[in-house]
Amino acid sequence: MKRIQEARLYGIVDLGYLTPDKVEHMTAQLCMGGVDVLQLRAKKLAPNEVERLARLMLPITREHAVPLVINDHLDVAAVIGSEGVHVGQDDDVVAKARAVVGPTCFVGKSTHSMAQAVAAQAEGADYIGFGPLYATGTKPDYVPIGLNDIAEVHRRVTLPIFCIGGVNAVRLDEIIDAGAKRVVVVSAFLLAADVSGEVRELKRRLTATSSPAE
Ligand code: 3NM
Repeated sequence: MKRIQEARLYGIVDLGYLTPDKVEHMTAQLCMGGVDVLQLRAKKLAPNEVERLARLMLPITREHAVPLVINDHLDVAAVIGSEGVHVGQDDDVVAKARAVVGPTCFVGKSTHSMAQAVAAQAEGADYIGFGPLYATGTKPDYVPIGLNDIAEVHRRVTLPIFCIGGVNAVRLDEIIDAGAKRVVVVSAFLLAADVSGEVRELKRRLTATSSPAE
């Protein structure tokens, strides 16, 4: 299984962009393209449906040694034994998540400012999302934070930092130039005509830059 510390490219199967019957095919395409980690995000589905979809994804992600992360549904993550879980900005949420999912499941947290990023590290998260960099229809209610804090957050936070929100092939170079080592891509993958090809291209360009440890 790939480690979250080594991951550069994070994909999300977001049920805002595809119907449940497409989940397996999309999972396979994203994994074949080379995502290093994959999340299931289904804000509007009931827990039993999230569990059903997660169980469809797991054999595919495991075949590709890609960690599967469950968004929000701690009980689903615990019962299926996913490699990771992702939580939002609630207080003490990392500790609460760990209490449910146990020590072997990593916990990621969304952050939307420098202060939140530093706090998430103090709280014991295993990685953070940092964004949204740009306005995005995937999370429309959030104010974009831009690129200016990317370099500084990498100086102040030693956890893996996944820059998120509006990341696509056109913007990737300026995001990397701003200091990003890792990115999350949602709609630019899910809406691509050639999903695997799009993943492969972004992966190639990300890994052509320095290693995440540098
Ligand atoms: N979280 P896209 S931005 C799920 O800033 C999510 O925490 C964000 O989707 C955050 O690649 C975001 O389509 C949406 O812009 C990312």
